[in-house]
Amino acid sequence: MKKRKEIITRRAALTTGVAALGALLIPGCKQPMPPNYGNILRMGDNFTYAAHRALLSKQSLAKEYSFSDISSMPATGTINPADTSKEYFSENYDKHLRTGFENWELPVEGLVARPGSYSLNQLKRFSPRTQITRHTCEEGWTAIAEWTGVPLRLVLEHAGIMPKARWVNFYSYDGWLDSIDLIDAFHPQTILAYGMNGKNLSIPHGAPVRLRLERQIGFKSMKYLEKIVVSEEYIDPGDIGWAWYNGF
Ligand SMILES: Nc1nc2c(c(=O)[nH]1)N[C@H]1C(S)=C(S)[C@@H](COP(=O)(O)O)O[C@H]1N2
Ligand SMILES: [Mo]
Repeated sequence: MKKRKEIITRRAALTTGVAALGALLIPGCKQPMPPNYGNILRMGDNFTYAAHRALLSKQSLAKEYSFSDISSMPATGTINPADTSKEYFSENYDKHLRTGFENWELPVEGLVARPGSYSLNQLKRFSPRTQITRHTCEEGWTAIAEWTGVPLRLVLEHAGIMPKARWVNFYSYDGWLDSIDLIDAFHPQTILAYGMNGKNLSIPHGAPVRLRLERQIGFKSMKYLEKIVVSEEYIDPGDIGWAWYNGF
């Protein structure tokens, strides 16, 4: 009995989640849905379909490059949250680093049907995406690197994003808070990256997991992810000295 109730809750969340996405983008426009023949397990397919219909046609991809284009990439801002000499020192990060991120988990909370935490292995079990893209820092340099990770869309879908959801907020071990809207959250190149240039993401570049947000400027790609919170209201990070939206 309990199981069935959970499935129905998830189904409701998925269905209404689709409505929320549609409403956000095309007010008053009903998205046609493929038949699911009453099969609850296929609601996820419909969710994907609706997301594609509602979002992807409107979302161009950032240019992707080839292996020969990969350049060196400097690490900027925080380069190790376990550095005790720095203001951004994080005791929790230090603990995880010492144990090789074995017990590291990424909580996904807020307006999701199934709040919970994802271990690194769990994130790696989702279908990965690899992309070679150009990073553009607001300081005026660019670099091309290959990133591998789980599309954020898959994680949000797994957690069951709720109808009221409007923002996806990210918290990092070095004390950052930033957010994106659902259009960027469901963009196919928006990934929670755990790999860079074929290796595990290094500490200077944001280990164990960072955001890659390919159509906004570099600082939006948050390193050292600690928590994700889906919200209805905009969570104000305060004055970070940069604009919130930095698309190009
Ligand atoms: N948590 C966190 N994320 C961050 C930063 C940071 O200092 N802390 N720096 C940002 C800036 S300004 C840039 S350009 C990129 C740099 O990524 P890199 O260090 O891998 O080159 O990460 C962004 N994400
Ligand atoms: Mo940057």
